[in-house]
Amino acid sequence: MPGAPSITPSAAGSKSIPRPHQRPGITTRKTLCASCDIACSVVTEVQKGRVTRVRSSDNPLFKDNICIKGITAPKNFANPDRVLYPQRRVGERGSGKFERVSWDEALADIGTRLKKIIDEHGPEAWAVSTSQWNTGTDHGLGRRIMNHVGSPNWISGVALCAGNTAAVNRLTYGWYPWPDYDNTNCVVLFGHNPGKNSWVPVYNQIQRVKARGGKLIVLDPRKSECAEMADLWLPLKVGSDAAMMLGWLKVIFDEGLYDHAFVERWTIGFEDLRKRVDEFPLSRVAEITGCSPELIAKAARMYATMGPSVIPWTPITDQQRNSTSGIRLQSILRAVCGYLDVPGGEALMGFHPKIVPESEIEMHEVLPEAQKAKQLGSDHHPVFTYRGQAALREPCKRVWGHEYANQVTGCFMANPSAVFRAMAGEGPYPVKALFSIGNNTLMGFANMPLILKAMLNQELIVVQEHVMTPTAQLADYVLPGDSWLERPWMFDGYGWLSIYKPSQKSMEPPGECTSTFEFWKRIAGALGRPELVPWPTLEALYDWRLEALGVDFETFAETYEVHADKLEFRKYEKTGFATPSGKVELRSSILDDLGFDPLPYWRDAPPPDAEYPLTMFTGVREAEYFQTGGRHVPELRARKPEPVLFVSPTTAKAQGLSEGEWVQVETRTGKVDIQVGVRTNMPDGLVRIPHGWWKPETERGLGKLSGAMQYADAQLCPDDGEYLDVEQGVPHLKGLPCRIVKRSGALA
Ligand SMILES: Nc1nc2c(c(=O)[nH]1)N[C@H]1C(S)=C(S)[C@@H](COP(=O)(O)OP(=O)(O)OC[C@H]3O[C@@H](n4cnc5c(=O)[nH]c(N)nc54)[C@H](O)[C@@H]3O)O[C@H]1N2
Ligand SMILES: Nc1nc2c(c(=O)[nH]1)N[C@H]1C(S)=C(S)[C@@H](COP(=O)(O)OP(=O)(O)OC[C@H]3O[C@@H](n4cnc5c(=O)[nH]c(N)nc54)[C@H](O)[C@@H]3O)O[C@H]1N2
Ligand code: SF4
Ligand SMILES: [Mo]
Repeated sequence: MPGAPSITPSAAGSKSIPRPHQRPGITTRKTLCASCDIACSVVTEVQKGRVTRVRSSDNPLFKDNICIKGITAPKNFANPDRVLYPQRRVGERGSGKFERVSWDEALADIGTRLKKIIDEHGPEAWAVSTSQWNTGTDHGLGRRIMNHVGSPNWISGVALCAGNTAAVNRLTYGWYPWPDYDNTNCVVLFGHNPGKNSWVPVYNQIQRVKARGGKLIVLDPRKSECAEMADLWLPLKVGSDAAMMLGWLKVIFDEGLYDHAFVERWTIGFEDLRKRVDEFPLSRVAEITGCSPELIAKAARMYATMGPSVIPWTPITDQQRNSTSGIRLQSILRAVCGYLDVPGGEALMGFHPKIVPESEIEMHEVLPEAQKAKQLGSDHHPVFTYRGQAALREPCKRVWGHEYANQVTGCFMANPSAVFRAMAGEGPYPVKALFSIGNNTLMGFANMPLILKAMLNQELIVVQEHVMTPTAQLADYVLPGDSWLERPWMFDGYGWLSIYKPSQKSMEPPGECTSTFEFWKRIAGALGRPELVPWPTLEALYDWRLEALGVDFETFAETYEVHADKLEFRKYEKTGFATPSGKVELRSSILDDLGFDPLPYWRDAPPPDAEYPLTMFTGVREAEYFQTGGRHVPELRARKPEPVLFVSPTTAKAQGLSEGEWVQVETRTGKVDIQVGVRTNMPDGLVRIPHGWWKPETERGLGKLSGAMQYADAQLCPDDGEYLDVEQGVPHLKGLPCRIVKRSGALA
């Protein structure tokens, strides 16, 4: 997700900055924080070879705030819990016991075992699950090795977060666009709630829009912090975003508020879309969303007439059973209102013309078609798989110069649930080796019972981590990763923006921790394929990527804070859009060819379940932690020691709950222990469950897995058909039937 850089033409040119000022005995480094996934520009202070402080940079987008996760990073990475040496499992899988081994020993065994699995079951028996964000990206090397070896089975948290959004946006107009915050008049947040400790630069951008007199529309069942500052707040029912947008389009079409000329010249399928939208009179939309027709119409008019407007990316519509329609509707709103690729709207950036993108390093072209066809999940839920994106290859080459634009690394993924089923032995073929790179796989998707079964059925699990996560506890090998203080980085705008930001290495990694670059280089060697990673060092890889720009990485990092190609709007007038028709596809030819409804639609929630009368969602990020991480850092844990649910005072009363009481929340999939938090900004009947809880200090190994079995939200989330989006197969995390069971005061 977004680094929220400014993309106005003035700021988009190459930008030189002076080095941050120095103090005696302290050196400073220009760095990008990777303690979450937004890459804030920060300054590190280094004393005697160690980072002693992380502070904000002078960049106006970052200087006012730095979040607590960034500030505590040096403590996080110096924590005694950090894995500093390669660890090999002792005893049965899940014993939770490990012994130190050398890198050479670990790699020799991993290489032998992985080759054996590939020989016996085919390369598709090797799956990789990764967070592209924490590891400082893997530079496309994981995919490159997999593509040469022959495995299409790569999954990631980006399946639930921005990667899938990118893939779905590509169906409509070929490239996922980015908001021009500096010039926009109106920002619409579908649930998204950035704040002082959550995606600070986006929060700052929204503040700046507000300060200029721009409008803010927030759709959120809860009166969130962003809803507090909004001009319009729509308290819609959880999971009803797609229906809301169909209502907006009804108003926009009926009142003629769309950009007629653009629609006429640059879109296909308008009449079909209009007919579909006519099935959604505001009375119907009001019933589904719980918002009044007047409020719905007011918001639609504001978005369409106060523009140029932007709908920044949000994970909320990534994680719903109507996700494909929801994301498509956002892309359609942008297009029909004339906000696509215009100043103040959302820009289609394409690749930087002089820097080699990760999509190219990944070399998707070498993976044989027969292996692509084996990508798990591509039969039932193809949208973000090779199959779903295949029709975009030629148009992407025509407009953007490469066949494979792996935007946000989410455009050629296997389906996570399908991979876990194959790993668990449920077919269609065996998957026997899992590599988990900076990703708490066990807790990072839906249906944790299935993931556990899948992991226990593996012949080889390799984890690259900082700490002994519940996922790591199930591994054969846990290999120590470096941190963002300990490596250089060249942030590539997620393959989404043609904006590059360098980050200087601040200190040496402790123990035998290494970068993900080094990890993949060693794995390529262990597989007998050292030629796949020919660069001797990460810096050498960056030098190679920057060759056409005429600088080496060291100079690049000294010279620039942000480097971007000059931004040109309305490029489609010269090239057309990178879709099969060359137009904005309001009616998607790709969805049509894949056998799905080519128009956005609304799929009703399953009927109420009397045994589970409440509704839960996972989310509302914890200020202190990034996703499942950080619970081992005492300074953070002291601020947020336990997992807490939110319910309204009325719901608490009806359920007989009091603040701080421990309860169980149950769904048909599983249950968790959690403390009650009564919150006046919650609507009645809705329960918020935080993501990613475990307790690193508690008992390791199967049974407990340091509290993952007791607290992880993934225990509650199903991945059966009713609760999966149809076209992408992403799980519904926003609106699941649940119940709260009292535990008569027992302490967890
Ligand atoms: N059930 C459920 N699943 C979800 C979500 C949810 O709300 N509920 N949210 C989704 C969302 S929005 C996202 S973005 C994804 C997040 O998915 P991920 O980004 O994969 O996040 P985590 O699963 O917390 O795993 C990150 C791991 O990386 C480790 N780590 C941190 N820095 C480094 C590093 O520099 N190097 C290495 N090697 N490791 C590092 C941390 O210790 C942590 O264990 O999860 C998604 N999955
Ligand atoms: N401190 C901190 N910051 C983070 C992260 C972190 O873990 N910790 N994670 C980062 C990542 S990877 C992500 S994806 C973002 C996520 O951050 P956000 O996009 O802000 O997502 P959440 O905080 O989960 O929820 C935001 C709002 O969505 C509302 N909501 C819940 N269900 C629905 C629904 O169905 N529809 C609508 N319209 N609204 C709904 C909730 O009430 C909540 O107010 O945060 C990023 N920033
Ligand atoms: S929001 Fe915080 S954790 Fe995320 S990159 Fe910025 S400073 Fe780091
Ligand atoms: Mo996310």
